[in-house]
This record gives sequence, C-alpha cells and structure tokens, in this order.
Amino acid sequence: MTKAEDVGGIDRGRRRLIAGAALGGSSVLMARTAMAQAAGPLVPQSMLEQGQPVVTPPYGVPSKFEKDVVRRPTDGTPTDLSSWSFTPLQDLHGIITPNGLFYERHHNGVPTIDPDQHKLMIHGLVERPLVFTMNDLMRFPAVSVIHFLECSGNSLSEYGSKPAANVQTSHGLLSCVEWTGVRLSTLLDAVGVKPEGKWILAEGADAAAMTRSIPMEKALDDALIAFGQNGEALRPEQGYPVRLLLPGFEGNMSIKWLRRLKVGDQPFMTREETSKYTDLMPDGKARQFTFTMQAKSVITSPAAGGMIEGGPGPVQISGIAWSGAGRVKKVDVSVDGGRSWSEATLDGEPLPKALTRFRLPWRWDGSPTVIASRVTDETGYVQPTRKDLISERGNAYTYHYNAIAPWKIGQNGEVTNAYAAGA
Ligand SMILES: Nc1nc2c(c(=O)[nH]1)N[C@H]1C(S)=C(S)[C@@H](COP(=O)(O)O)O[C@H]1N2
Ligand SMILES: [Mo]
Repeated sequence: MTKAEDVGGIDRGRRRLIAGAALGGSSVLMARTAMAQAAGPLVPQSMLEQGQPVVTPPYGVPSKFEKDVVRRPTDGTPTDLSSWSFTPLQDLHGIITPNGLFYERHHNGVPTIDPDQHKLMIHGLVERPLVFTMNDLMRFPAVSVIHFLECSGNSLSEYGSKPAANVQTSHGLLSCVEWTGVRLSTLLDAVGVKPEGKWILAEGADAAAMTRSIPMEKALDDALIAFGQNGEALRPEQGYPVRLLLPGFEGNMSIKWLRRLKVGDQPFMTREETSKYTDLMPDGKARQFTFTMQAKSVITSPAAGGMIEGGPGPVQISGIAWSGAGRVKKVDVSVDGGRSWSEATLDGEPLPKALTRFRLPWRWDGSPTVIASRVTDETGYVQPTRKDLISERGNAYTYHYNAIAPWKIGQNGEVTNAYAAGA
C-alpha cells in the first residue's frame, strides 16, 4: 500500500466515524453491540456501554480497583496526632511518589493555613530582616528539582527483634517528588547574612512549633523553600503553603509549614537536637548532627508482605536505591542469599539525592531462596549488612538504619522479611 492510499484509508474511516456521531452516540453503540455479538464473547463490557463524561470528578482520583494502594498508619503510637504513615512502596513503579501517597510524619497534627495570611520571617544576624508573603516568595526565581525525603526513623524496626512484616512498614517513611521553590540562598542574599551568621533556626507554624538548626553551608548549597510538589501546591500534610527542603538530609530537618528562619552564630540546640535526633553509640558517646542520609536500597517487587503469583518462571526483580550524599553509582542484586551478586540495570541516569529505579530479570526455579539488593553511591560508600551496621553502632541506636534488606521467598511464592524469619 502506498502512503497516499494509507492516508486515504484513515480519512475514509474518520468520515464513517463522523457520520456515526451525527446519528447520535446511542446508534453507534447499537451498531457496536451488534458487531460485538457477532464477534463473540471476547469483546469486553467496557466497549458496549457509554463511558464516564469528562470532569468526573473535577480533581481526578485513581481507579476504584486501586483502592488498596494507600498510606498505612503505624500501629506503634498511641495518638494519631504525633504519628506517622507509610508510603506503599510495593505498589509504585518509577521513582516519583504520587502526592496522595507521600509518607507523613507530624509531631502535632496537620495545621490548616490560609496562604493569603501566611508569612515567612527571616531575621537574626542579617543586615535587613524581612517578612515574605507567599506572593513575595513567588516573585523570586524558582527551580524544580527531584529529591527524596526520608525520615531518619525509617526502618528502625529492623534494628530490633521484631522486624517489619512488609516493605511498606520497613521502608515506607520514604518518598520522592519533584519539588518547586526558591533557593534559600536567594532569600539569604535578599536579607544579607552577617559574617558571623553560621547556623539558621527553622521554625514551623504547627502546634508542635518544630524547630531545627540548619548549618549555613547547607542553606547556601541546595536548600529549597518549597511550595510545589509534583507540579501542584504542596499538600497540607507536606507543609502547605511552604516548607524547607534540605535534599539528602534526615527528613526531620525539612521543617514544614515554615514561618521563621533566624540566623545565629552557633547551633540553637532545640529539643529535637538535645534529645530525639541524637544517636547513642556503643561506647556511650552520642552521634549528634548526623544529617546526611547514607546510601540505601530495597527490592520493592517481589517484596516482604507480597507473593510471586503463578509459580516458577520469569520474575522481574525491581526496586529503589538512593543516597543523601549524591548519586547512586550501581546496584547489585543477589538471588542466592548473598553468595553471589549481579549488577542490576538502572533506569536512565541517576539523579543526585533522588530515588533511582533498578531492575534485574530473573528466572525463579521454584525453590526457596533469599533475594537482596546492595547499593554503591558515587562516593564509593557501599550499603552495609545488618550485622556490620549493628556491630558498628550497637543496639541502643534507633535512627539512620540503612542495611541491606533480604527478602525470603518460600516454596509457595510467599515473600517474607528474612530477618523476621530468623535468617
Ligand atoms: N513543622 C514541622 N515540620 C516537620 C515535622 C513536624 O512534625 N512539624 N516533622 C518532621 C519529620 S520527623 C519528618 S520525617 C518530615 C516528614 O515530612 P512529610 O510529612 O512531608 O513526609 O517533616 C519534618 N518536618
Ligand atoms: Mo522524621
């Protein structure tokens, strides 16, 4: 067939469609029903009935068949005000977390803030203390960047004797979105930091009034005053209308509902810093200001809490890797309990301080085994085993767990956390 005839064919088809539409939608459906009956039972019901019109609903939601793909709360806190919920990593595909599935960690609930009333003050050791409205902030040059956010308490269950039953609760205090905002360095330029200004106190406008001390070096590097999340405004849970984002640092420092930045000459030693976000070492010393989230990876499919459906055969192993220190360099995957490792394929060029998706096709022969992933980042740091991590840090440690996560595959295809299974 020549190209001209080809185009003619499409044209003829389109004319027929237009004629059908002129007769009205119902006669098109009737004609199709007759065709469908002639064609036999393979024609799905969805071709025989009218679909939903546009803007049903005005703000789109996932298919009703995806109703189980949701954040799940922890069962570990007595109140849902100071609590957290986990991202369903096992159900996600690439590196971006949909906004409705972003993990949550609130110390005193989610405040309701009118963006027209909200203000951000920058004061302390600066030449010109300033108060910015949201409108003021929007007039500065902005950037959009993809970064993960991980709570330093992510995977803390894996230190103890009761490791999590599924990957959502073992690794789900982790999300990754495209953030939009103004570089903090741009705003610091506007206020003029005095030479003795070395630390910044960041304060949230929630009932917890959360505060953390931010080193000036980070503030001038890639810190972001973020108001956008995956192309739309921040969700209330993520700090609407504006939050601090410190790429690669422990989630706690990315203060939500940001209302104040105060420049000082030393760390402010807030409550978070003197008690909770300090790591106790085996020698009794405390590791304070452990800001950077070290490299970590996890297989999300097949993963603990799931199943290999349909028995032995090809299985696409897939997971995520990330590093607060920069880019992922490589990910190795073992399908024999760590005896041998093969390099996984990475989806495109890894982005700094963002999730990287890795994949490895595998043929499961149906016998029980243990699968695991191990990341190496661009600094050369290699993700440790749990044994090595614990022998270095001891058991009093609660935060910054980043060891290799081994998943056990049973004869029936059931996938369980190998630590929970005693491996
Ligand atoms: N104002 C304020 N900022 C906050 C918190 C909070 O409770 N209040 N929680 C912190 C903690 S511990 C984490 S891990 C992240 C969680 O951000 P997310 O809820 O958007 O996932 O926000 C941090 N910033
Ligand atoms: Mo956190």
